[in-house]
Amino acid sequence: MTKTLVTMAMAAVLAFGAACKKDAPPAPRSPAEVVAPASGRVAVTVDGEGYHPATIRAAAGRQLTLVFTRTTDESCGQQLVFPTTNVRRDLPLNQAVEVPVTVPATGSLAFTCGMNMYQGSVVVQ
Ligand SMILES: [Cu+2]
Repeated sequence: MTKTLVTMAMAAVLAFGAACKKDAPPAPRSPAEVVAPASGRVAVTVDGEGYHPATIRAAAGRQLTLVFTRTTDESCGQQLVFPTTNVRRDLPLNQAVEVPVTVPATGSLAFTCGMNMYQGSVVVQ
């Protein structure tokens, strides 16, 4: 009898968990990787998990405008750093910040948060 009750309780918990997941679909987000469009403008969202997209592919030497928007105060995306070009920007909450970049001749151009936890890059296609 007790065992049956425990089993039923566990089943109820499992069912409830499944219902919760169903009711809360993941927020839509851009893919992890994109190819820069013809306009050269690439929107990058900064949330509690990092940059979306985190990888932007484009032809060597192209001029791009990355448009960063930080959407959460959680975690540490407030600062944006391009270590190799010494570009630093503050990212105010929910404000688009345009950062012009030149795609390198080879390899990639990295960008990170102020503490180097979030990492992204512009990669030569
Ligand atoms: Cu950080």
